[in-house]
Amino acid sequence: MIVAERMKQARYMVWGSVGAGKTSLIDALSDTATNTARKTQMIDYRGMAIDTPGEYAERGHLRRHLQTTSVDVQVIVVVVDATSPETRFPPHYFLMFSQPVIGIVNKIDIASDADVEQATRLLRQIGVVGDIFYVSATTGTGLGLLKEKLLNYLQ
Ligand SMILES: Nc1nc2c(ncn2[C@@H]2O[C@H](COP(=O)(O)OP(=O)(O)OP(=O)(O)O)[C@@H](O)[C@H]2O)c(=O)[nH]1
Ligand SMILES: [Mg+2]
Repeated sequence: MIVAERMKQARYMVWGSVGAGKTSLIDALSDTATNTARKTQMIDYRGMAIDTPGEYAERGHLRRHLQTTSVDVQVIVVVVDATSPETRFPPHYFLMFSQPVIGIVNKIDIASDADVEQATRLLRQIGVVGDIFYVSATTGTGLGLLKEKLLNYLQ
């Protein structure tokens, strides 16, 4: 029993709206050399990550599939786009999970449009109570700290 438990792959699962940068973020965290980011069509197991389609997060009846998949993960990562912080998640939504839930404000490299305060408020409103990281999946800003935190959860 203990052995089986130990052999289980530790995973983080990435949630967020269409285009928030979930796939780009996983690429950047995985040191993927080529940029594979294109529209995610299904729940996609990628090593330590589970990538998800934004459409699933945005629609209640599809969101249930994500909830089911989340049962097996150690930490949930919720990504918002700093340049268009909006959400379809109901208030306090992420409080239902027993795992830690951390927030990512992505695309902070787009200085002219980024509104990190609004993005932060939004993450708190939808029940993300864990740490919030301010990153750019494109330039790599902020990813070092995030990686450290994730590895702590996945050990
Ligand atoms: N400037 C900038 N663009 C980014 C960043 N992260 C992602 N993008 C761009 O945003 C677009 C959407 O990125 P994806 O990673 O495909 O977004 P996603 O959340 O996986 O989207 P879905 O799979 O459709 O749910 C792409 O054109 C990315 O290149 C970032 O940090 N900065
Ligand atoms: Mg994607």
